[in-house]
Amino acid sequence: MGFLFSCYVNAMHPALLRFLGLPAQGSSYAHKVDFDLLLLHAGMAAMFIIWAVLMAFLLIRYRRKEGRQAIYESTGGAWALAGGVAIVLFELVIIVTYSIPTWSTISLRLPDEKSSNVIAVVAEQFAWNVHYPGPDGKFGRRAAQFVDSGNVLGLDPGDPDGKDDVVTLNELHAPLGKPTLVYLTSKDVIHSFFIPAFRVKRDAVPGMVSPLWFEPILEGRFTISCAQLCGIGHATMQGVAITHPAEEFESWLKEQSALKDATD
Ligand SMILES: [Cu+2]
Repeated sequence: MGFLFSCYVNAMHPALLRFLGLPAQGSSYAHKVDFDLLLLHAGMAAMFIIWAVLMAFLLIRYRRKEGRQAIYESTGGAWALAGGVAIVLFELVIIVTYSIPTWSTISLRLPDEKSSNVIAVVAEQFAWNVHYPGPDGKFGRRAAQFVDSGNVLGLDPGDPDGKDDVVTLNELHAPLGKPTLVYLTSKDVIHSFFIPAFRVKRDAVPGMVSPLWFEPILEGRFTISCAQLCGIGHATMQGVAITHPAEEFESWLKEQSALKDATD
């Protein structure tokens, strides 16, 4: 019990992560998601052992014997009822103490925009476009009529807020130590934005903006993939999430913004 609790509160031991086939825990809430998997595996293992032992015991204890007669009627259900009630109680405890709080942390409570790195991710067949508001912190307007091969997101060239915006292809940059708030949408079909190391997965639906967030805690490069079959190139729809220390991220963003100014 204490061991399970420590996995809920802290990062999981690397050996246990490997055993469960999970990548590194790259976001602040990754360990909470993993705890769910651990709980399920532990519960299934416990049930397997209990059933296997009970089965073996019954097979041996009540094996065929000369003069022994089987009883075909039910012998009363007190134990069966107690078992059922225990399972329902156990599940209620998990839902109330773990599932609802974890779900609300990850999905219901979004971080404040002012203290977050706010970006937009626009999925399309078969790529991830990432839109950063640039140093001014304001997104330029996007509209379908401006979309062309050189302006995949349809940034309005007349909007001053968009002048310093940065757009990257299949590359998502995020700072460490602060949440990244993503406004996710799609240009064509339903995709699913999935960064396994951050334990984040959300459908990208055309015509809809779905917010999600994560706070990276490891520096490095992490795979972004599409988790919703979206067409012939679905399997190649991969990107990379690159996490930087905060100052490095800021200077990267300024550099990209300046580079864009130079080419405009
Ligand atoms: Cu896709």
